[in-house]
Amino acid sequence: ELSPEEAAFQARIDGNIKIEPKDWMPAAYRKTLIRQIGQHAHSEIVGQLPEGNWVTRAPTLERKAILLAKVQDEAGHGLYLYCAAETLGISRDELMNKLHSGEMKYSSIFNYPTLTWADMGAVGWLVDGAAIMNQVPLQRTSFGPYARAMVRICKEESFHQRQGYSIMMSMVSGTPAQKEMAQDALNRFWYPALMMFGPSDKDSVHSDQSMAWKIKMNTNDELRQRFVNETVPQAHYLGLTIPDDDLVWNEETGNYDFSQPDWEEFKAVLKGNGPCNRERLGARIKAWEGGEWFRDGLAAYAEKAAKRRVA
Ligand code: FAQ
Repeated sequence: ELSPEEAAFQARIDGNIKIEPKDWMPAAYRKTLIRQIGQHAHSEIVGQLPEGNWVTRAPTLERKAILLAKVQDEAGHGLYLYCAAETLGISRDELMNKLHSGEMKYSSIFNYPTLTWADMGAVGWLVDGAAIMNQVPLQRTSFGPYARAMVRICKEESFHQRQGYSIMMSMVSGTPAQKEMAQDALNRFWYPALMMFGPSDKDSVHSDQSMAWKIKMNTNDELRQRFVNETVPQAHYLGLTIPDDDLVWNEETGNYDFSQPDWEEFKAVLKGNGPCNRERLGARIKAWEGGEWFRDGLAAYAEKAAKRRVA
């Protein structure tokens, strides 16, 4: 049974009143938010790596400038989200340590390699597309700082999705080899993109409680279905084939029926055994350790400047 404090808290949630950092909240609500916002922040930061891989090899100056801006946006998203997590009483250093030790996760999608330029198209189109599908409803999530961070993030993600689709448009209207590259990128990213929404509802550990607290606004399967419904016509427009023989429009339900991703592969990736897990985490740890002298320098300077102000 709910305590009087918990009942009052739930009544606020039910009345769609935002919870702010200094408000009372159940310990488990705080913990769930730190987990989800922290993982989300880590995903934005680790998510820079697969695309960063192509910045120096973009085919034109224009594409390079756009990709660079996109990758920088992801860094910004990570920073807003770390700030939102910090309002819950966890420090940036603690969050980083938990990422680097493997105690905290980041999205499974960023453990797949980006092998060709067409992958920049597929990542923008599918990965940012899936991210927006998940994040638009999160603008109404119950924790104020998280909801507000989502507003700008969603605007930027929608630019990212279009830049990805624009790359795909160029690839499919190029040479047969370029169109083939676009199809290959779709083949490799389709199921990993479907995995971004998390396990199916029957296997989701946190969904029920997170939905009751309006931390999550939709179930994993609801959002995955929405993504499929929206993306299939976009693939048709490109003249590409979704790599799923069972994909079919279902007149009765008004949805596409589709094949589930390989959930064993998903579990392996979450355990650290995806194609790029070690490389991604290794790159983040190297950057964190390599930047230590700089963080120390900034902190020493701030301390000196504070002393000077007092004197
Ligand atoms: N990868 O009980 P549930 C982006 C874990 S977008 C890894 O259903 P929940 C933009 C889950 O944490 C990507 N782990 O969990 C970008 C839990 O394990 P735990 C980031 C996953 O939290 C684009 C366990 O499985 N977006 O970065 C995944 O209720 C391009 C059981 O699952 C967000 O984080 C997964 N795919 O629902 C950047 C959105 N799925 O923690 C660069 C916010 C599940 O107990 C380039 N997050 N797990 O050890 C959410 O909406 C939710 O956390 C879900 C998972 C829907 C991801």
